[in-house]
Amino acid sequence: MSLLVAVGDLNPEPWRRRLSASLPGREIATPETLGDPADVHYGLSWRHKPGAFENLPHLRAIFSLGAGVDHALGDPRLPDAPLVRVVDADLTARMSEWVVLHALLHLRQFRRYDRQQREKIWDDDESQPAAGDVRVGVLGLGEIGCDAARKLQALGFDVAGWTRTPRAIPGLPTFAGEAGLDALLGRTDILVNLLPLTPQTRGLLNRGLIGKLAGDGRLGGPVLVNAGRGGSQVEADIVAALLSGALKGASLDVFETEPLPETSPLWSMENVFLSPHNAGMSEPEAVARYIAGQILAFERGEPLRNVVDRTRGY
Ligand code: NDP
Ligand code: OXD
Repeated sequence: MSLLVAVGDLNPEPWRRRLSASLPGREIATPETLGDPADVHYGLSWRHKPGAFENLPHLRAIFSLGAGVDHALGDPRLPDAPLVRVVDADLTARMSEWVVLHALLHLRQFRRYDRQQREKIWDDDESQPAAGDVRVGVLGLGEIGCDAARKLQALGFDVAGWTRTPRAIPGLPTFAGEAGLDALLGRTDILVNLLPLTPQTRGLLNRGLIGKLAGDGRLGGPVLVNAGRGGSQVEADIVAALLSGALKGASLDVFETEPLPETSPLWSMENVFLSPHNAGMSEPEAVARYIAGQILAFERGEPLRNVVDRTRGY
C-alpha cells in the first residue's frame, strides 16, 4: 500500500524520510519513482504538477501538506478523492507568532526606531499608542484566524473578525458575509488577512477595500498584514496605497507571484515588511505525524478529519 508524494519542484526527501518513519513498511513513491499505479492508496500534495494523481485506480485520499488547498484545487485533473488539509497545533502556533510579531512591529514603530538606532538618533514618541488603542480586524476566523485573534486579544489589541458564515465567538465581535465586511473595515486600523484563496477571496485586498479602512486610528493610517494567500492581494493597489499614504504600512508573507520578482517595488518600500511565504511553515516532522495518524485511524474505520468542501473551496 503505497503513498505518492508529489511536491512539484521541491525536494520530496524530507517528506519521504519522515513518512517512512511514521508509517514503517509502506512504500513512499514520488512521480519519478512510481512503480505500479494500482498500489497507490494515498496522495500527498504540495503544488503538485497537474495530473500527478490521475489514473490511480485505488486512490483513497489526497493530503495537502499545508493548511491551504488552492494549490491542489487548481489542478483541473485532480481526482474526486477526499482532499484533506493540515490542521496542526505547530502550524497554527507558527502563524499566530508571525501575526502577533507584525502587529507589534507596526504598533511599536519598529522601522522608525530601527532607523534611528542605525543613525544614532535619540528621539522618543510621547504619543505612542497602547495595544488597546488599536483596532485589529482579522479576515477569516478558522483554525488559524481564531488562534491569532485570541493571541492579539491577550496582548490587549481591540480585535474583531470576519467570516463567510455568521459565528458567535465569546468575547470576540464578529461580522459575516459581504454585508458585514464594510462594518469590520470601518473599525479596523490593522487588517490581518488569514483567508483561504477561493474565487470569492481572489483580489479582495484591493484599492476599494483599502479605502474603507478606518482613517481615524492611532497609528496614523491603516496597516495591512497578509499571511493568507498572495492571490487575495492586488499588489499594484497596495503599492499605490502605500505611496499615497492610504496605507501607513504593510507586512506581507504571500505574493501574487512567488518568489516575489526582483522588480517588485515592495522590496524597497519604507514601512513594508516582507517574508518568503514562511509565516507558518509546514514542519515535516509534525505534518508527517498528523498524516500518518489520519491514515492509521482511517484504516481502523474512523472518518477522515479536515476534509475540504470542494464547493466552498476550503
Ligand atoms: P480555515 O478553513 O480553518 O478557516 C478559513 C476561514 O476563512 C473561516 O473562518 C471562513 O469562514 C473564512 N472564509 C472563507 N471564505 C470566506 C469568504 N468568502 N468570506 C469571509 N470569510 C471567509 O483555514 P485556516 O485558518 O486553517 O487557514 C487559513 C489560510 O491561511 C489557509 O487557507 C492558507 O491560505 C493560509 N495559510 C498560510 C500560511 C503561510 O505560511 N503563509 C500557512 C498556513 C495557512 P467560515 O468560518 O464562515 O467558514
Ligand atoms: C499552508 C502554507 O497553506 O504554508 O500551509 O501556505
